[in-house]
Amino acid sequence: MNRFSEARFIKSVYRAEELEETVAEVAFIGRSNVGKSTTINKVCGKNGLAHASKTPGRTRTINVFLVGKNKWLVDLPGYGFAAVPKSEMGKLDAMFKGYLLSRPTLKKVILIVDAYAGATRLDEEMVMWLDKNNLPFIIVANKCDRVGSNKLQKVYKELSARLGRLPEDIRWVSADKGSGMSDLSNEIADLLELTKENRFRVQ
Ligand SMILES: Nc1nc2c(ncn2[C@@H]2O[C@H](COP(=O)(O)OP(=O)(O)OP(=O)(O)O)[C@@H](O)[C@H]2O)c(=O)[nH]1
Ligand SMILES: [Mg+2]
Repeated sequence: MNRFSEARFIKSVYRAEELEETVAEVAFIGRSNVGKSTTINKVCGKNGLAHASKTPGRTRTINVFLVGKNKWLVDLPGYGFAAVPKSEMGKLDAMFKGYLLSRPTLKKVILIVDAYAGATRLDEEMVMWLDKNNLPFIIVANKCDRVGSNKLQKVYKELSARLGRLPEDIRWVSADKGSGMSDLSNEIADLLELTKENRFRVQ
């Protein structure tokens, strides 16, 4: 049984200061439209839990999903969406960075990049920023379904080199088609120490 089967949305906030303490949480960041919300839905096995959209810049708040007793998944606004005015982008940046720097129970950041479009300069900067701030993170390369099988090896090599990692250190997935998602779901459930019988009540 998926250990996230009782996951539910609990709130959206604009400022990390509005969030209470937890026991453990895992947060998702990445370029706008890279598939953060879709990945959360697949990890939990629940379509429609987080709002995914064809329109980039859909997520503009810090969205919290309760997945265990005082345990959260957190969906953050994406970075690098050109159509969002600079001032607004700065605010979104401050919002997710403020969150990431203020959560002692943050077990892991899931940094999602686009396997088809490739890693961007902003993705590289995010890797450096996470390193600089000693935040533990894993890199997930999404949308692998869009990469032709003859190009996969090249993409594995180039994307991981660009982000200063080895191909085997990156999780290669398709949130849309589901490949690699059950391993990722299990990895995150382990990080949050969710039990097989993960039953809990919202207080
Ligand atoms: N082909 C393909 N499309 C995907 C995949 N994952 C997500 N998408 C599509 O990409 C678009 C954006 O997905 P979202 O999950 O809303 O992306 P997001 O990162 O939450 O976007 P923002 O909230 O705008 O930052 C949607 O149209 C998804 O259906 C994937 O693995 N493969
Ligand atoms: Mg989103």
